[in-house]
Amino acid sequence: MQPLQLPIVFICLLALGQACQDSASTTTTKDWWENAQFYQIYPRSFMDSDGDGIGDLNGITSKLEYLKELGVTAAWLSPIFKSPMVDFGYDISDFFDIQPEYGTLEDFRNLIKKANELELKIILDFVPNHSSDENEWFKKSVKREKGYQDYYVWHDGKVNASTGVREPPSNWLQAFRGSAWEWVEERQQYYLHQFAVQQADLNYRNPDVVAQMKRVLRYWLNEGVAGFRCDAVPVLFEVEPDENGQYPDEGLSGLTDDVDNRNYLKNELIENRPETIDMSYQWRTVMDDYQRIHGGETRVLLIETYAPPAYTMQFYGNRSVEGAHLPFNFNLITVPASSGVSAGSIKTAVDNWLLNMPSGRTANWVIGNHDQRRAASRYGVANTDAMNMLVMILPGASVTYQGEELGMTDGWISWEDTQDPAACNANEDTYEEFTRDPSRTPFQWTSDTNAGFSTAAKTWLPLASDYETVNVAMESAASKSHLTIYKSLIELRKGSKTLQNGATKYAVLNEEAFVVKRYLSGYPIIVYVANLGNASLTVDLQEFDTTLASSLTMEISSLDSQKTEGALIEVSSIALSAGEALVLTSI
Ligand SMILES: *[C@@H]1O[C@H](CO)[C@@H](O)[C@H](O)[C@H]1NC(C)=O
Ligand SMILES: *[C@@H]1O[C@H](CO)[C@@H](O)[C@H](O)[C@H]1NC(C)=O
Ligand SMILES: *[C@@H]1O[C@H](CO)[C@@H](O)[C@H](O)[C@H]1NC(C)=O
Ligand SMILES: CC(=O)N[C@H]1CO[C@H](CO)[C@@H](O)[C@@H]1O
Ligand SMILES: [Ca+2]
Ligand SMILES: [Ca+2]
Repeated sequence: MQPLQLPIVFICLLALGQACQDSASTTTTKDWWENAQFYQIYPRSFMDSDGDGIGDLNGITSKLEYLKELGVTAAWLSPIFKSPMVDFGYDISDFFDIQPEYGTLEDFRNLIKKANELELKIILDFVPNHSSDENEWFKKSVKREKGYQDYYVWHDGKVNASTGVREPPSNWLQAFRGSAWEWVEERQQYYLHQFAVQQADLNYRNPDVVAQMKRVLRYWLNEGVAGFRCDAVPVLFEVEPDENGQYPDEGLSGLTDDVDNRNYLKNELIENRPETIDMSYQWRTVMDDYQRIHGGETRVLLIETYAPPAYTMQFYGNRSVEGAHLPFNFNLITVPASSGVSAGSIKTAVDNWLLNMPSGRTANWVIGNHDQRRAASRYGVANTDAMNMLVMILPGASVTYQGEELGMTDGWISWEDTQDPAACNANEDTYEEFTRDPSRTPFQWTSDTNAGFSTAAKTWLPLASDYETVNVAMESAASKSHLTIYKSLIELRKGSKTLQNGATKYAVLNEEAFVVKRYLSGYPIIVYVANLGNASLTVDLQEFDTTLASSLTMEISSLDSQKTEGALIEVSSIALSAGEALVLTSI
């Protein structure tokens, strides 16, 4: 046997080399999620079917054809489960039922049925860290009912030696300002809540909780969902109490003087614990077991994590264990947010993922969600197409937050209309610093009343002011719009082996241009170049890659670009106005 093993080892080593990887990957068929276009629906703001001003399931079902037309692979829905809506569905009072204002289980089954007909996949949001304080589990836990005593993280707190007053167990802070501990008179203990007071952290050191949450996953897999996007995963586990049964205090971060702001503390004891990684591997096993038993296509596990690369990358799994299919990559959000939008910050964001990702794993790119200001507002309206192009040209899967395909911008929400708990816990002068409402305004379908979102007199959040010009109807009718560009991009990726399987090279040119080359032997080269600066510039792509042909064909250009589709472009001198972005090919 010994001699036979040698060639196998040799082949594996060769496969690590670039050339070998190229030829090997042309013959590999990718699984559906590896080049997927995921689309995040925020159900409350997508489409209102019954005129109460709130989006709902039947509304989503009525618009699935729109997603199909876009070319989306899978839609993930922010939570649709029963909830008092303190954190708009991220506070779940029944993990096995639908929020009545969104519809019924029957409506959900119709949604799945329609999605199946259209060959669209539906992914649900899994919110594992906490439940609503109105959940039966919590009520039973408060009463110390058998089997539920330790469902949540309870603690007596500490008695202050000098005042004799009871104080929270530790200085930990919640995400929406203030202490992470809440006293319950009835049980005479504090419970932990890393988010709002009404979002009690489940106790993952209790095997019953672990089993219960796997039941939740299987329940919705049985309803036909294609997988889950797991919410707020890094906060799943906290440090264990010390030998005296006390929780240690977090150290100060030095980042802010605001003692109620979570960033005041280092948050090393309540985030990014090693046990959390293992739990994600267990959920992956639930997905794989389900497929093995029931057949069908891969059920995916996508994970939300804003964490340093060394932690985030572990979610992929390791050599012996499979983890999440995709730990979400928020680098394109976080890096430009801290260092400004520029070609340099985009390169850093791409480096941070691709240079840290374990080999054989699939990358992914996210530029927005319902917690961030809208992409067009953050990167600048001029960069809308440049960013939509980037996430679809880079290797792997990409994620669109509803409205990014239209270039929707933030709505302005007055203090009176403010809904988000992160803002309501602040005050009239400071709420805009914390609010997430501006990116949650209703989706813009038409130029009509309420942008065609609802027939109500008042929608749950007001519309963004640009709806009369930025909407599906106008952009579909236009010969060129953010929407038509977005569609062309998806179409290009669907038909391009180079984008699906090819290698990637990228660089910053002239300080403000970002350029990406995708290549695969035997297939056309694809080059993306975008001017992310504020002034015109002229780039020489041969400076980036001397092997490029002297001219390439213009495939897709940003909205204001004057270059026409099909034109031959001299790569040694491409003039780009601010925000101009091009996708070029070698055919
Ligand atoms: C005890 O209470 C006093 C007065 O409020 C406060 O200054 C002190 O920090 C408390 N001690 C601890 C250990 O929390
Ligand atoms: C992979 O992860 C598992 C589960 O966390 C762990 O037990 C194992 O040691 C890890 N293996 C490697 C090679 O890192
Ligand atoms: C472009 O201008 C905007 C607004 O003035 C500014 O915030 C941004 O930093 C500028 N970008 C670059 C790359 O200079
Ligand atoms: C992007 C995202 O899903 N954010 C959610 C993270 O979790 C908290 C608490 O569940 C929510 O408030 C966020 O909206
Ligand atoms: Ca409704
Ligand atoms: Ca937790």
